[in-house]
Amino acid sequence: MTSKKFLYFHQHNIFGGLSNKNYEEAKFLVVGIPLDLSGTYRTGYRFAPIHIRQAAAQIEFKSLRYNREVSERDIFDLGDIILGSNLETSLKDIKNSMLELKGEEKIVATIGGEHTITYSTFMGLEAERIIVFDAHFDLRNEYAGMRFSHATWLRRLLENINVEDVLIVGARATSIDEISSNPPNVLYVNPLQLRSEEINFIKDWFKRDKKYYISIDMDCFDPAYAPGVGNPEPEGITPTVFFDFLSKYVSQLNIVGFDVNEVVPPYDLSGITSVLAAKVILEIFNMIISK
Ligand SMILES: [Mn+2]
Repeated sequence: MTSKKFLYFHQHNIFGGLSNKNYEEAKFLVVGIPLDLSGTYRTGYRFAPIHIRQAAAQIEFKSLRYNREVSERDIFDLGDIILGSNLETSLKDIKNSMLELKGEEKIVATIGGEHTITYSTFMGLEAERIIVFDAHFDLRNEYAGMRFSHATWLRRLLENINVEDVLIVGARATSIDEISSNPPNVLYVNPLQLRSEEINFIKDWFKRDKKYYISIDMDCFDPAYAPGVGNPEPEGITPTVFFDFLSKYVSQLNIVGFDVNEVVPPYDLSGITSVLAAKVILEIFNMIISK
């Protein structure tokens, strides 16, 4: 074939527009988990994996902070887990799929889906500690009659792990109802503390010898940067604060998996929430390969 003047691009919807040819060599597995069953305000989480994959195809892979560029050969996109309409069955299926992937010795990057997925991905990957970026605490014992939901999943997880193994970053929205239902005493930093750098009290929490999981609810960001989420909450963090936090505290940890969740494309009218979600995934890939 003679060389062509123009660039051509297949819209095959593999993460980042990659060729997906190197499963054996890949360090990172991308999995979509389009769970969309317990949302109570702005739903449509099921469309997020498609949109975030497409957004990743339209931004550069090189990292400003790490001066590295994750390569095509480092990433393999498995596609989306097919889920039914029963929440508890879906959560079991997600956990079992993660258990299966855990044996592959690769780092699993999941694209939600509602935040409820994190209960199952964490349990399936058998991580030891979790860093949750979220505007909310998700610690209710029940919400709208559901024991498992996007507002209760962390309470359920705390029935399986110690409270000392949880850190929430960016939390700013709670209620008397959530507090009065006796939530465990979880370590967290709010956006005002992050901005003023009064966060010395968390620096000893990070341990090099533990297996960490990172969960990013996109509502941790200010709605100016991430408007297309299920439950937007003003006064969130900026992308710069988020990426600085990762490089300062998280970059040297042993990370076994992470997820990006709660994007709702029908409410993401400019598409910028999906672009930021794609950037978060790529930056974490670059952070891990730079370690
Ligand atoms: Mn949230």
